[in-house]
Amino acid sequence: MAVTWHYVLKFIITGDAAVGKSSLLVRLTDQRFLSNPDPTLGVEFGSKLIEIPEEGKVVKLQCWDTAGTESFRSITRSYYRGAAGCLLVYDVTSRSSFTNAQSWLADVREHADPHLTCILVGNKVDLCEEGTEGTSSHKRREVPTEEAERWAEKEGLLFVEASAKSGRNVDSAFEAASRDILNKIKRGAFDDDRSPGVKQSKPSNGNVILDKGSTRTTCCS
Ligand SMILES: Nc1nc2c(ncn2[C@@H]2O[C@H](COP(=O)(O)OP(=O)(O)OP(=O)(O)O)[C@@H](O)[C@H]2O)c(=O)[nH]1
Ligand SMILES: [Mg+2]
Repeated sequence: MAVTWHYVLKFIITGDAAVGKSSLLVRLTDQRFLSNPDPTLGVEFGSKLIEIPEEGKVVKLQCWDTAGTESFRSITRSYYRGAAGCLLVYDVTSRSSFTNAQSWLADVREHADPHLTCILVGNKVDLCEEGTEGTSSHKRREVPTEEAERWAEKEGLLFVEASAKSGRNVDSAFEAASRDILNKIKRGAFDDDRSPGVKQSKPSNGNVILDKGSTRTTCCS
């Protein structure tokens, strides 16, 4: 029987309410943008197969998109367990969402796999792009790129600025984190039996089929 992936990687998406976590997931799985999505109640799930050509691997991303609202925090924390990858999201036009990323990161480090790869994602860059000044779709940037970059480096995080609206850097954020996890797997950091966030396929032959299938469901509120 052919397998469709080499690895399943568990990802969590975390950060303040309304920074665009669900929008990033919808962009990844459905290639679309909802201008008025409902806030997440608890946790939503999405999955997607992606190819990492440099490694010659197909990876199934299993993404748990968590609610940023404080009242769900104890529920969403329970989904961090064993995650191999994390998108830690803030909004580049919201200083407080960047400041709060510190406490989201502390939560993640407490509950996820110790070898977790975390990518800091500054979302909504479309709002402060050059040329939008004076239009209704413009908002002032409150977090300079260099400052976020410095913090990410200090904390050992990958970093990217993205836009769920335009699609900029969304796929590449997940790909960069997956590539980093695959490197850690090669170095033996993730133990297949003890790391629930990484599952390796056990193919009966070498065939790998990449169907571009993606799914999204709401659950667990
Ligand atoms: N301009 C712009 N708006 C965005 C972007 N991403 C999300 N939004 C908008 O920001 C608002 C919140 O987006 P969500 O994806 O629901 O945010 P969330 O982080 O999932 O929020 P919670 O589920 O409440 O934690 C919505 O109005 C989105 O349309 C982006 O990249 N650019
Ligand atoms: Mg959401």
